[in-house]
Amino acid sequence: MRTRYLLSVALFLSIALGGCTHSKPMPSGEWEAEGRVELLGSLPHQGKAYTEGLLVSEGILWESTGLEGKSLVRGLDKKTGKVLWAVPNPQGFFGEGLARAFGKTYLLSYTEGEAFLLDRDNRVQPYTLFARYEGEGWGLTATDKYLVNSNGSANLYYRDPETFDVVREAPVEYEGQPVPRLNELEFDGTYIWANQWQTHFVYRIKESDPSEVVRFELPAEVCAGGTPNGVAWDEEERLFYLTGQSCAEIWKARFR
Ligand SMILES: [Ca+2]
Repeated sequence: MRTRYLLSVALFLSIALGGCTHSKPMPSGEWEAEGRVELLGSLPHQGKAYTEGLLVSEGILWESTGLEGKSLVRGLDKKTGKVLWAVPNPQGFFGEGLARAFGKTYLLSYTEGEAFLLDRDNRVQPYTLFARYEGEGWGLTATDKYLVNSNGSANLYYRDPETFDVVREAPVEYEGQPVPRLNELEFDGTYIWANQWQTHFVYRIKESDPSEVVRFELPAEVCAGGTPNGVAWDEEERLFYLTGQSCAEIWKARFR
């Protein structure tokens, strides 16, 4: 990586100094493998919730939380962190990844092998069974065409949004090694972002070329004493929200 870094510095200097040196462009397929995280401030994470899914939709934060008997989906004010509403699940399943796409709100369960649809207006049965699947449910997001989930492995699973059938698997490697425990996911239109559970690493995976992976290490103050596990892209504000399991804050950040 040092060579790439020096190449970048040389390129930057040649541009910054307006020089007419014949600097070599980065070879195609090359990219900086380590990114930088810029923190922009934080808001309180009410109840230090056990975050399993985090996204921005309709101008607010949507968060799914885990643990048996305690799992729910709630809406949070993006500026204050205040809980605007919460929908517990009477079935008692362990809630996992959350996605809002294709006109639906999808929620995974951890070991039940069942995906649910949330209807907030249905006060009798807000969560209805949508599909059954093999293995565990961890993170969930959606591209323009597919749902994408993680299950604790180093693979991403692309699924049909109508049937939840797997249509494609994308193994994720970083510097030649599989990245296990991929967890909370986010799609920003170009990249899939993935927390690696029990680490402070977030991986940026190019959706059109999953071999292009950049790693970001969250600063230690993000989720100090907890487990980072929440990445939400705010298209309107062009920034990310980061939190996690038992974290006291929700951080606003940009990845560089
Ligand atoms: Ca997310």
